[in-house]
Amino acid sequence: MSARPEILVELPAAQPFAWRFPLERSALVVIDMQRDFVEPGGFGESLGNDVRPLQAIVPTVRALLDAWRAAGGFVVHTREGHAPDLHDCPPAKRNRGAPRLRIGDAGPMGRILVIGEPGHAIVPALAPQAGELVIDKPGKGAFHATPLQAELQRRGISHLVFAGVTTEVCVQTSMREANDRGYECLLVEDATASYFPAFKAATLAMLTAQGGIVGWTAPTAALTGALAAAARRPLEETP
Ligand code: C5J
Repeated sequence: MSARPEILVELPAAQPFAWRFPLERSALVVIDMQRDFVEPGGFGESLGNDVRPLQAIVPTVRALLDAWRAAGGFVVHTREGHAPDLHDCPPAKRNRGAPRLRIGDAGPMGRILVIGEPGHAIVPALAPQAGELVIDKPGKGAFHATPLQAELQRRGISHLVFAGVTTEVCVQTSMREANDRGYECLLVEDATASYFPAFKAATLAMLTAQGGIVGWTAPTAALTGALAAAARRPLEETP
């Protein structure tokens, strides 16, 4: 009996050149779409940032999630946060800058970036569904001090599609960690945001420079269109 052919999703207009991914060996990784970063009163705003650019992508990330889920793709959500005793938050992280509230301090959404507090939760519109993997991470990268690598290997995942916030901090760090571990990676251009639009633009440019030194980028519409086209294509036509 022959094995079922893989569903290959084609993105001919990805940057810096066409990308394709095998849906069953791919995961959508949504980075840190938490109230603490996206909503007023959280960690992001306590650092002096305007959270509106992050709020603006929530419907786009939702559209991407909807399309990925409808295609039967595997979803990973990450949450940045620390244990209540902050043993996993080194001073090198906690003492950065001069925020109004530091990690662990009490804010309007509970203790800032502490696991289990209201601000640590993923925004309701993007809440994880049953069967999706949620990775709690103490650092910027999704692989550092987490079980993500083991979970992806266990499922035979080889390709990662990234979305979430912030583009130049946790998203970029995670994508670089993933590429170093051998994953083929794509960042969804309009499903990621930064408090600093110039940093977002620079990140997209540097990830794809030099022939895609870290990976590829493409807009959400390209992903959702390609997923729908792959679903319509009879399996025997899959190239
Ligand atoms: C930050 C993140 N910016 N999720 N975290 O501290 O990018």
